[in-house]
Order: sequence, then C-alpha cells, then structure tokens
Amino acid sequence: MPNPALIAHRRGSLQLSCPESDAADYRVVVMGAARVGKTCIVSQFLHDRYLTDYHETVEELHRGEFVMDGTRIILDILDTSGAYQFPAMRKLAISTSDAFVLVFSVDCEKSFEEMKAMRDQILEERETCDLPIVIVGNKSDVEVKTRIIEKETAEALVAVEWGHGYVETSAKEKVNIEDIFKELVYQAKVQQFRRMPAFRRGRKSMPEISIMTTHTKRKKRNSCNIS
Ligand SMILES: Nc1nc2c(ncn2[C@@H]2O[C@H](COP(=O)(O)OP(=O)(O)OP(=O)(O)O)[C@@H](O)[C@H]2O)c(=O)[nH]1
Ligand SMILES: [Mg+2]
Repeated sequence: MPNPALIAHRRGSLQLSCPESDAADYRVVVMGAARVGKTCIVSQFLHDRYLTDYHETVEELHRGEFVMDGTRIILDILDTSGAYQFPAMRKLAISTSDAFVLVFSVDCEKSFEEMKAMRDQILEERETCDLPIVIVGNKSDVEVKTRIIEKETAEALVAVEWGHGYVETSAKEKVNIEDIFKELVYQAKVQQFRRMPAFRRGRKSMPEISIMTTHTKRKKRNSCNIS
C-alpha cells in the first residue's frame, strides 16, 4: 500500500498547489549506471515497495517530505536513466539539482567506475566541489563471494578522499534507505553552514542536526490536489 505520508508523482501527472513557505525544498537527482537499483531505492523510500520486475527508467520526478528539527523538508527526487543515451537530460539534471545521489552496485566494478565518471561530470559542469553529494553502494545483500567493491574501499575513496557521504544500502531488504536522504540533507545543511559568514570568520563547531523521517506518521495534506 502506498505510504500515505509521502506524496509521490510522475512528471506531468500531478498539480501541486500547496503553499510551501514553511518548508525547505531540495531538488535531488539520483544518478548511476543502469540496473544498480536507483528506481528500487526511490520506490522503497517513498512507497515501502521493492520492485522485482526491471523496467528501464527514462526519467521520473517524485516528491517526498520529512521533518528535521521541526522543519519540513521537501525533496523533489529525479530518478534518471542509467543508460547514456540521454546526455542532454543528464546535463540538464546536473545543472538544475541542489543535491546528488550517485548509486553503484557493490557487485559491479563497472558501475563503480561509472559513478566516478558521473561525479567528475557533476564537478566539471557545476565548477565546484562544494555540493551535497551522497554516494550509495547498493545491493549490500548479495553474497560475500559476489561482492566486488568492499565497504572499506568505497569509504576510503568517498568519505576520506572526496569528503562526501557514503551509505551502503539494500533496496531489496530495505536497509539504510532513509539514511541516504538524511545524509543528503545533512550534507546540504553543512554546505549552507560553510557559506555562513560566522563560519567563514573561523567558527568551527557544527549545529546539532537530528533528522526524523515521518512518512509513517504524517497524513497527506488536503491542500495538495492530485489528479
Ligand atoms: N539483490 C538486489 N537486487 C536489487 C537491489 N536493488 C535493485 N535490485 C534489482 O536490480 C535490478 C535493477 O533495479 P532498478 O532499480 O530498476 O535499477 P535502475 O538503476 O533504476 O536501472 P535504470 O532505470 O535502467 O537506470 C532489478 O531487477 C532489481 O530488482 C538490491 O538492493 N539487491
Ligand atoms: Mg530506474
């Protein structure tokens, strides 16, 4: 059953007319090689549903929300194609997004390399490293002998060398899925904080951030018209 607390839609099928003045809004793009599990991750996050039948994505826009420190966080989540047959769409997604989720599959070396190339493209097109980026190693449920990218290897590169967030997930078993989006909002808050004058003047401590997802508790807001 769809999760009533999260409002998800495909591009073009929903008119959203709610006033969002009290909410922080982030446009998030989910990128990664084909079949790494991007759509399954989004589906688990928004609908608590795992998709066993594979359908190649072209591009789908979803909307979800949760509450962090009393602030409503609205995420416009763009699920993209892993096939490189839509370079213009990828370029547009990169230029218009606030935050990035880059997914690879821990049993696929090629997807790890593609994730690196996508990150390079993002940094090049946005001309900055100062972006909220979370790297996701999906399919952590696979057998040990099938696994190719070790957690330590990915963490050393992503968290230590690059300074991004790293989360290992299983969309199949719904492990750590919410952590992706919590980490992403945390990264976005860190970026905002770094840009604050007080921090530039030398303040080193970070604000306390606690994130609570509420999509099992919240009710769909009446002011949103879904057609
Ligand atoms: N074992 C395992 N399989 C998964 C997991 N997540 C996704 N899959 C499977 O991997 C296949 C691809 O999943 P998708 O979510 O459609 O992949 P995608 O990255 O969206 O693929 P594109 O839309 O083509 O870019 C499907 O058959 C899923 O059932 C996971 O966590 N573990
Ligand atoms: Mg997909």
